[in-house]
Amino acid sequence: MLTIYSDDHRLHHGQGELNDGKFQPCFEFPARADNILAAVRDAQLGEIIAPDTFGLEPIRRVHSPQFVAFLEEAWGLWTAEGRSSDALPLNWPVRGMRQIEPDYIDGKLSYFSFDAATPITAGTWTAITSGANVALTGAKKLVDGETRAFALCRPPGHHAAADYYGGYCFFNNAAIAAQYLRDQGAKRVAILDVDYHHGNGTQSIFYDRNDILFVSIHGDPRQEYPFFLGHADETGEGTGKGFNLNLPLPWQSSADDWFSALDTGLQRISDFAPDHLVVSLGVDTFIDDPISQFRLRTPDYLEVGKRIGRLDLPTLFVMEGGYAVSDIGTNVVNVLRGSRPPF
Ligand code: 6XA
Ligand code: ZN
Repeated sequence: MLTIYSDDHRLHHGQGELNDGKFQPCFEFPARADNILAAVRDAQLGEIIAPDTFGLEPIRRVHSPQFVAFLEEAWGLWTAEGRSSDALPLNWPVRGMRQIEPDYIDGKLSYFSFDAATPITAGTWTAITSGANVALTGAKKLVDGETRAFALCRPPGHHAAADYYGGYCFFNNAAIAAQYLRDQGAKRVAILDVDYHHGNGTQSIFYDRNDILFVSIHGDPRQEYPFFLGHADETGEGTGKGFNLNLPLPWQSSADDWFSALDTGLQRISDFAPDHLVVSLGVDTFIDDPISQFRLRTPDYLEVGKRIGRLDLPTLFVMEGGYAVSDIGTNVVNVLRGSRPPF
């Protein structure tokens, strides 16, 4: 299994996020990726390579030019106002308000975001463009004939939509990779999102499309972040009707219930018969995850990998969430190891 990795992720290191009514240290921080990389090395999973550079065009295939331009200029506009701490929004344009991009940086942060947990820092732009390159390099490896690759992306991506960021995500690495695979000639691409949280960004990017299937298993939005997308009745629209499958589960769902949702999702993917599979790989389904409420244990991740591997599709794993930092490496490596034959 090939791993794609860049140290650039360390340039994105937020000082804090709003959680439980307090300003707390970020759950999404560099040691997550450092520990995953160490576990990949320890397990001798295979070659670890640096990403190629793809420029902004493949990113603009899924994100709006205004959004990409905003992310590029945000830190400069913020510091020009004399601020040196992280850039965070304070309010949002909710129901009935105008959706007009403001001129002032504070308004732009509000316009392009949906939460107060996702700081923009001095190094965010470099880290997120590099993260997109990590995912794109993995996708290119599939095009070149690799059957499994692991894009060790950080920060994660699946909450980022065409024109908004949040949930620790800026560029939607999995969506960028899936679109790239289509642009390189794949007829159909499936995205399986096994992160604990609903991949609202990925869903919304492909919601009206029948060439990219989105399947997600996640905490029920009635109880869980991101709260406002991820219900079972969201099945796609227009030509995309029937190509979005949400499998929400309540807090404290058992591993058995989670695996039976996984089997439902895998069957749908198999019926779709894609050329490639992109897995949004979050391991915040772990029983000891500090912000999540599912109950998977370390050995379960080997089984997750096996079941995905049995689809026998060229598969790109793209790193998403997981905040039990001391276990994150083993849990991720278990999925990756399990996905390789023999099953
Ligand atoms: C913010 C929670 C963000 C969840 C991030 C995540 N309070 N998404 O892991 O998959
Ligand atoms: Zn998550």
